[in-house]
Amino acid sequence: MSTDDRTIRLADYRPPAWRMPRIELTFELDPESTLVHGQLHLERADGGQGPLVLDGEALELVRIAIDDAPLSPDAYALTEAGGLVIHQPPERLTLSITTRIRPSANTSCMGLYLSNGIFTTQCEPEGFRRIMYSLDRPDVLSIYTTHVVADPARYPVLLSNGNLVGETLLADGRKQATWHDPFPKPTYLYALVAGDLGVLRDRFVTMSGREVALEIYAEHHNVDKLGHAMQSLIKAMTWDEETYGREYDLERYMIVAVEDFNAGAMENKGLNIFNAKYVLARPEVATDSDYEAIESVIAHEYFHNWSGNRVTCRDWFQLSLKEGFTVFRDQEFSADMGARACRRIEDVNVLRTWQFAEDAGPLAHPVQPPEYQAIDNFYTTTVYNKGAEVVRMLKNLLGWPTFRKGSDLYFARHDGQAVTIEDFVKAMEDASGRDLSQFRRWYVQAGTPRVTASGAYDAEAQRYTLTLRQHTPPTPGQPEKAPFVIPIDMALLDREGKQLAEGVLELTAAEQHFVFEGMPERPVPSLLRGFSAPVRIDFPYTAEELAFLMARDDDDFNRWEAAQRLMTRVLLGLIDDVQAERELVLDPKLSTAWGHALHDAKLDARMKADLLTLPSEAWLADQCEVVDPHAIHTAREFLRRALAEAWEDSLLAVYHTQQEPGAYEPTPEAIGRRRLKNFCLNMLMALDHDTHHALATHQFRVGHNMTDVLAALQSIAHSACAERSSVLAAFEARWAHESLVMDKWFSIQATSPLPGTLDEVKRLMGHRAFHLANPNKARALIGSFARANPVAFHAPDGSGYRFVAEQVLKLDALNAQVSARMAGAFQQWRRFDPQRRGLMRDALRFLAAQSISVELREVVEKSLAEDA
Ligand code: B3K
Ligand code: ZN
Repeated sequence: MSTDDRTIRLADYRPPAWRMPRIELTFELDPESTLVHGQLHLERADGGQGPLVLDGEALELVRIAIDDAPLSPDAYALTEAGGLVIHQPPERLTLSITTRIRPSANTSCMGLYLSNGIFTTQCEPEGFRRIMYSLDRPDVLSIYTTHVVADPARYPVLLSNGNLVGETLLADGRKQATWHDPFPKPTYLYALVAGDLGVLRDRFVTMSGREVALEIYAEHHNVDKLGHAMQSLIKAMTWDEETYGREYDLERYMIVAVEDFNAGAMENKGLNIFNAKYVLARPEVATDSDYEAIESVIAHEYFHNWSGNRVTCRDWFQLSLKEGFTVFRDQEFSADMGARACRRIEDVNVLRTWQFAEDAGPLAHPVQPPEYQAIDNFYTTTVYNKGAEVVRMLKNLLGWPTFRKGSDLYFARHDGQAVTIEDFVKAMEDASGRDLSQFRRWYVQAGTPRVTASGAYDAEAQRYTLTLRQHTPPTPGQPEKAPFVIPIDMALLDREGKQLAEGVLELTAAEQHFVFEGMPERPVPSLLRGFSAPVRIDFPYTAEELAFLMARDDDDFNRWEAAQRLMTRVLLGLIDDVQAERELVLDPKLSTAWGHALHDAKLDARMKADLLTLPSEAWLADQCEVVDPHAIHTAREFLRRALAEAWEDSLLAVYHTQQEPGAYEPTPEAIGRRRLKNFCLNMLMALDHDTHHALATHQFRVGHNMTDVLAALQSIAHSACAERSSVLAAFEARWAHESLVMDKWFSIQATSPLPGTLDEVKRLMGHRAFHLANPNKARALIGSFARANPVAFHAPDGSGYRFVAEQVLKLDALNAQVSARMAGAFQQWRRFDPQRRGLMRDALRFLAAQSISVELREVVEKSLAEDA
């Protein structure tokens, strides 16, 4: 099959030829052989005469009948892709189908599979077709009734979407539970769970006074780790009522935590299924970052009940309709829970590290991709995170009250429908009366715009002119770009830091001039405040101006941004020095500004840690013309050590003032204190002094929460200190039985910049806690190595590339979603020096020459494509 034959295009969209208003499913669960009996109520929607084509994959057809009459073999056919065609269907029919599936042999984590003996499903985007022949597309909405039948000794808990109708014991000793979901939904939101699970219950009274039962399920030994998830759920439900006026609609809301899961979680109607990583927390086993991630993912899936489920996507090209909007909603929820500026910094860091790179590489695509081969490959940071930035810009352009009106209109107008991104923008346009024609380009043009700003001051006229230019580089298939609407939130500051002007400039043309009168002095511009648009912006700041903004900007985001710019500039110089084999010296201006921030008593602890953190190696790579990972690492390590040396006493002092004696609390203040303390520890460890090693080892031994223990472990494991192996062994012995904690242990070792890491990773693949088929384990060890260990992955002899390519191939036979995602580590190959470029291309060619999944092939071939 040629590449083109596999391509699915938005332009080819046709409404469904059939409707399926109701479906009834009965599952007779058995790990080796599960029978699924379906009653599909179908009616023709297109008025045509064509056959009825149903999707299916890896199904065994056991029985098929129309209106109870078995179908003769010549009345239907199985397709090559695994689907089913009924040649001459009546206009309206009840199709009875029995399929047989083998959950225990299913390692793809799609359809119905087993995770630690628990039956669980994942249907988004196209997993339902692995359960039952069906119209597996999001614009066919059905009301589901499910009967789950299983041996109650092994599977006492039987769950599906909606409300529980009843449970009975069958004559043969099996238990049957019946669930009914009154809300029409597409196949991708279908879910079923069966297993021996424990539960934490609570309740929520909605704004109109209805009582909702809240239930979070996990394996029994994990039930003591569900409290934080429950509190997060209650906060999210409250926030969505107060902020968006959205109320929950079923009698119960269930969440189930499972160990084997491709994504973070899934918003199935009334029955969310989660990667255990985003549910389970106790201070001893989960870090502050885990606590925050759990709160935000729980909220994200809950918010989907409206932005995704009540109003869903017409087709998968509209994925960002639900994901971009819902990510924006969860980001704002998290910011409202505390540390707003720091949460924004984190979100922007994710966007700039991963999305900007994606947008500049061979896999670049718009927020609404026009085509795909495997939709699984399009759950990307562009669709999610850039999609969220686009919604954020709409909110900022319209203002919150109007944006909220647009959101209300969107939900009211489209409740119960499967709609498009255009419907969302139209609702915003109608609610605001604003013409959003040019704004729509954000959805269809790929690439990160570069805004070049410059200022001219006329002292005599007291006039400051700011010139802004935009240019978006070409991306695959899009050589020319039209200008975007770019909202630039800005202020002009005088030398005291006082605002001389402020506002949001709208850059809509390739070049514009903005004139500010009455400027008594040459102001310093603070541009793109709060990161008001997903663009790269350049302004020819002097080092003094950056130091000034770092200390005085009243926009916290831009204070941080100034620090990043200053450090990035210095680091790029050091990288050049490394390559030219010049002596490395600490820049005195940077050191002073950095020390100043470290001593700033008015700075909140978490903000201080963010401000002082050196730009990541990934971000520095993005800033380099040609990437040399070893020079980047050497330069960054030099700066880390030099700053630590210059400010050693202060770092120690701050470290000791941030100690907290009391019990662990995941409050924003306490998280901030721990963040700053552990930042100081990490800086001090760069000095390689026995006293600091002892400090870290002490923290490791007495730490009473995972945040402190892991921070100590990481700084020890990433330095060549004598305590390294005993500390790693102690951690392993202590946590061998906690799967999620072992993931952290794997990942810390896989990201170590010390020599010998690749051999250590290879050895760890044989560890009894490591299972390649478990996506969390594969990501913790191999994924971390490929994505978060530039030194080892980019070893100049190509050993890192070969290792990852071999693992990708092995994984591909088990789970194509995980392998395709991991192969993304090679997408930037053209940006490296000639030697690495050749070795990375060899790794991609090696994969291309194998028999691989459609998902992996799309990533590999697009990465290699000539025009990219
Ligand atoms: N909607 C799911 C993603 C499912 C991924 C399928 N490959 C999680 C989320 O974004 O909420
Ligand atoms: Zn989502």
